[in-house]
Order: sequence, then C-alpha cells, then structure tokens
Amino acid sequence: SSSESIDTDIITLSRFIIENQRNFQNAKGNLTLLLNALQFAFKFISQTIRKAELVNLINVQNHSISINSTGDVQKKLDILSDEIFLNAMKSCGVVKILVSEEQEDLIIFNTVEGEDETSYAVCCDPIDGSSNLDAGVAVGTIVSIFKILPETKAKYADPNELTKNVLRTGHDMVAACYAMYGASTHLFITFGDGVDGFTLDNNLGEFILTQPNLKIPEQRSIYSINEGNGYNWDESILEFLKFLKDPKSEMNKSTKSPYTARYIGSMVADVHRTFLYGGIFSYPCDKKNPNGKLRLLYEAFPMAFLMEQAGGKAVNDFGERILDLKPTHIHDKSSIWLGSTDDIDKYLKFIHDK
Ligand code: AHM
Ligand code: MG
Repeated sequence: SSSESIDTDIITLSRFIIENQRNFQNAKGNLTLLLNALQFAFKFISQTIRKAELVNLINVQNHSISINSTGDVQKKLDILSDEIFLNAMKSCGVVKILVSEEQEDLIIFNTVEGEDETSYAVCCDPIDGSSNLDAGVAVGTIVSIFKILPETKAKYADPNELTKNVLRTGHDMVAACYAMYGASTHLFITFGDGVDGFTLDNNLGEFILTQPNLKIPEQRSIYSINEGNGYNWDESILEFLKFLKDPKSEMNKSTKSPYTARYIGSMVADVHRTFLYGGIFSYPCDKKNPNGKLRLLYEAFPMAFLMEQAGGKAVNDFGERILDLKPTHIHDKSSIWLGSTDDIDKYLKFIHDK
C-alpha cells in the first residue's frame, strides 16, 4: 500500500539537534535556542524571496512601473532579509553579538544568560549573491557561530572588548551553515563533526535530514571562477587555469581530459554544487580587489569550515589554510580556493613549485 512508502520516522533538524545535544560541549540548551531562531530566519527569508519573485514578475509585465519597481523590490529583499535575520537573533535571547554584511558596525544585544551559560556571536551574509535575484538564480544565507569568550563578559559595556569575540581564527567557530534558496531550500551545517544536509519540506515547514555526513568527491574536473577578471589577475592564476584546461598537462595525467567551467556568480550556489559534484571554486585577489572579494567572517570562514568537515580543503591565494587566518576588522576580505582535496592539492603544488 502507499503508506508503506512513507517514512514516518524522519529526522527533522529540531530532532537532530536534540539527539546530538550531548555532543555540543557546554551548550546547555542555548545552542538549541539559537538553532531554532536560525531555522526560523531561513524559512522566513525563503518564503519572502519566493513571494517577492512573483510580485516582481507581475510588476515587470506592467510596463508603467517596470524598471523602478523591479529595482525596488530587489533592494527591499536585501534589507528585509537582514531585518528578518537580525530580529530572529535578537529575540532568541542567546546571541550577544551580530555581524552582518548589511551593517557597518557590529550589533550588540541584551542576553538573558546567567553566569555560566553560553551566549554566542553570530556573523552572517543575509542574502549572498543578491545580484542574481532578478534572474531567479539561487541565493543563500551564510552563517558562522562563535561562543562568547568568558573573559569579555565582565566588560559587556565596552564594544572594543566585544569585538574580540569575532576577531579570532576560523578554528574558533563552533558551528557554521548556509541555507540555499534554490528549487528547494537546502541547509548544510557543521558543528565540527562532519557536515549534515537538510532540505526544507514546505508542507511540514521542517528541515528534513537528507544528506547525513556528507562528503565531497575527492576529484572532479570542474573549475568555478570569474574568468572575466583575468585581465586584473596575477599572471600565475592564468597559467594555472591554462594547465587545468589542457588535457595533456601533467595536472590532467589521470583523467586525460580538460576541466570544465561552471560559474553561477552566487557563492552559495557555486559552493553547493562543489560540495555535491566536487572540483574547485575560487575568488582570487585581483588588481581591483587586492585582498579578494569575499568576506572572511561570513563567507570564507563558514564555507572553509564546512568544506574541511566534508573532507575537502580551503586555502587562500598563498596556500594558507583559511581557518588559520584571523581578521583584524569585522568586514575583512580574503582570497579563496576551496573544493575537492585532489583538485586543491593541484593548486598547492602549482604555487609551491613556482
Ligand atoms: P554579495 O555579497 O554582494 O552578493 O557578493 C558576493 C558574491 C558571491 O556570492 C559571488 O561568489 C561573488 O560575489 C561573485 O562576484 P563576481 O560577480 O565579481 O564574480
Ligand atoms: Mg556576500
């Protein structure tokens, strides 16, 4: 009968968190509160994007209000998502600090924690890839999570003291995740013990565990980079790509075929594909962006943490591990190369031999 094909014992994100709680050292339920707020924000943003797309398209057909209103709706989506995220973090009561790509300064909230309870610092890009929204291309929300340093607690009134909580190396993250608003809404999350993938069931309103302990393929001949920036690149990057595209190069000895190009221009979507198919995603430094374009705290760090936990690698142009880096300002940028171990190793060997 049809009921036999229905799994009645599915693992929702809430269940997953409860069942794994004992593994989250000293979390005492506060991490659960934070994750509930995150889930809510992802669902809310997901719905808002889907609604706005329809409103937007209807307006585009109405020529009298076309271009302006289109632009407006998109601008509103950036701001709306930032507000949704901020309110969710504020109201959960366990987030002390929020860093958002949309906000110049770090935001400080009142928390309700007692002496030995944990509160968190959360860094986010509420809608990454927003330049793609008009075309209905997948965008996402990227998040990194740190625990508040106990020594800063006594000095909560001092913003400089509080900033120390996020000017740390990537190794200090306790969790990282991204939500991708594509054909479905996906959530990839790590607590430092592998990566688990969830998919939003719109009818249930729940994230369902669909890719437990996800691992990236070890090799795949795909490169994902904005080659239009080539003119402004260091010569060596052009040379590396030339090797990747040459079926007879030493780098392609085992496959004897060239790399294929895939670039969406939406980091979450490009990295999501890389998790599933493998290959390389990169945004290197160029003359216009001497420190790269992507932000360390809420783009490079969380994606590097997830990538390493999925068995891949994440380094900068100089081959330094992304997680070893330490920002000096909350909106610091970094170059990035991430993806399958074998493919990133080719880049590391290339720069080493130079
Ligand atoms: P955003 O945060 O303003 O959306 O910019 C970040 C985005 C990433 O999603 C994407 O990887 C990159 O910018 C694409 O940049 P470019 O258009 O220069 O290739
Ligand atoms: Mg961004």
